[in-house]
This record gives sequence, C-alpha cells and structure tokens, in this order.
Amino acid sequence: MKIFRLINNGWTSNFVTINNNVYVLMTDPVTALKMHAEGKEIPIGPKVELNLDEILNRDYTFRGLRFTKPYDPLEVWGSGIVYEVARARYTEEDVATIKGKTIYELVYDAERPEIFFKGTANRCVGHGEPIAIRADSEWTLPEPELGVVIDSTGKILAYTIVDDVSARDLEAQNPLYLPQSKIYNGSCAIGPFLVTPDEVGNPYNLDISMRIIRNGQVIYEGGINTSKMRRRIEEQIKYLIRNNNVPDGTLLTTGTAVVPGRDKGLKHGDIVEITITKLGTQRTPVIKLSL
Ligand code: DO4
Ligand code: MG
Repeated sequence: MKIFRLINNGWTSNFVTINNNVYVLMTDPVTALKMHAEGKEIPIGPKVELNLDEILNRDYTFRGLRFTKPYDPLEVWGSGIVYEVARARYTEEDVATIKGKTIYELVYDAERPEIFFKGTANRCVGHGEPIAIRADSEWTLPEPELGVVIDSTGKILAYTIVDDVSARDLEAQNPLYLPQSKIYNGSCAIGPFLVTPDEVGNPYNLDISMRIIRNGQVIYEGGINTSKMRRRIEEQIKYLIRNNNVPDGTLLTTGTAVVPGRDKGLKHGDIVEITITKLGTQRTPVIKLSL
C-alpha cells in the first residue's frame, strides 16, 4: 500500500494506491498506516483515475493539482554517521576532534548512535516543493536517506524518501551549531509516497541515488545500497524511543552515505533528485532564503 497527498489551491486530499488502483483515502495517513499494520481494512472512498506519472512532473508553481508532503509528521528525528562512507567523508571535511579522533569517527565506532532532532511538519516540504539554503549558509548539502515512519512503540509503519538538507558550514564551524544546521524552514523533504513494509520487503537491499541538476546539467551523481548501513534500523529506533515518548507517525531518517564535496554545495535554482528502490523519485527545486 502506498499513501500520498495532493494539493489543489491549498486543499489537500489523501490517496492510497492498492494493487495499482488509486482510491481516495477516507482517514488520515497515520491512522491508515496503523490500521494496515494491525491487519484492519482501511476506509477508502471512490476509485480515481489519475495520471500519476504526469502529476509527479508538476512542481509548486503549478496552479492545479500537484504533490505535497505525504503527511505532517509531529516529530522528525535523524541518525548520523550510519555508513562508513559518511564517517570517512565527514572526517575529511571537518576538524572537530576529541583526544585525536574526529567526532565522526567516535560516533561511528560508539555503541550509542547519534540521534538528533530534525524538525516538525512545518519545516518539511514534499515532492516538487522547494527545499532551502539558509540565508547565512554558503555550503548546504542535500542528504538522501531512507526514512521510516514509526508508531509510539517504535514499530515501523512505512518507509519514505527523506532529504536531510543540512547547512554543513555551520556544523563544520562548530558542532554545537548542529541544530541550526539541521532545523530551519525547508530543511527536510519527504515523499512522494509512504510505502508499507509489506511492499518494500527487505529494507537492507535498497539502492539510494541522488543527482544535483544545475541549469539542466547533472553536476553531481552518487549512490549507495542500504546493505552498507552499519547500524540496523531497529537499533536506531531503540535509542530514539529510549526514555523519550514519541507520537505515532514519528519520522526517523536513517543517515546518508551520499556526500557531495565542498565544491558541490547547493545553489538557488538547482534541482535535487533522489531515487530509492520501491519508494520512487523525489524531485525538489532549491531556493536560497533571505535574512
Ligand atoms: O552530525 C552529523 C549528521 C550526520 C548526518 O546527518 C548523516 O550521517 O546523515
Ligand atoms: Mg543526515
């Protein structure tokens, strides 16, 4: 089952794809995911004929029906330095060390994962909507990641594509600036779809790829397979919910391994395209915010 949301003149409607047929979803996405996980039938309305491939190509400037984020997560959390590639690339580019090791080497090797708060629904955008570069950042990178939607007990309800957009220069300047690097308007993109675990199958064999397109040219391309994760998703969730109540529908984004360099920082007008096996393609334009 795949859930998505479309927006038309400010009005959003929920839809669900079951066996390649699209229906109006008659409840909110998180309730539907919970019902599906419990084996209950979800309330659906009429079948609708939509040319999804064509609608996926529309962006936020389109005046009619277009995609938006598939739901409004009350909380979004992130995991850091989950892949060996991330350990190596962050270590190259940053200087913060403790007792001779970079903070990234330390967290990669440690038993405790790095779990950080990433934001709330109002900082998130959907497919076709603009992700943002802070006004005070000169080096912002997209981070293509596998996202998991969980319930309050930590059970995985769905998977989705997440872009953990990060102002890398703020974090490099001082790791204590991490919240400002991670949490700001337009710093997180979700979707287009929430896909249930029965459709995704093994989450440790998904290809994640990303392209940055500038003036019609691909200026960066990279990818990874989720089999390269050092920490299992269940382990990340265990630490996230330890002594920390989270609401149903919390989104956890499970770390990046696609790390463009300093010369590939996002610019206003770029397009970021992220594809994950079984989850689709997320395409977002980039805007630079003003002070
Ligand atoms: O502290 C660094 C954050 C790392 C991160 O977001 C990632 O590994 O994806
Ligand atoms: Mg990240």
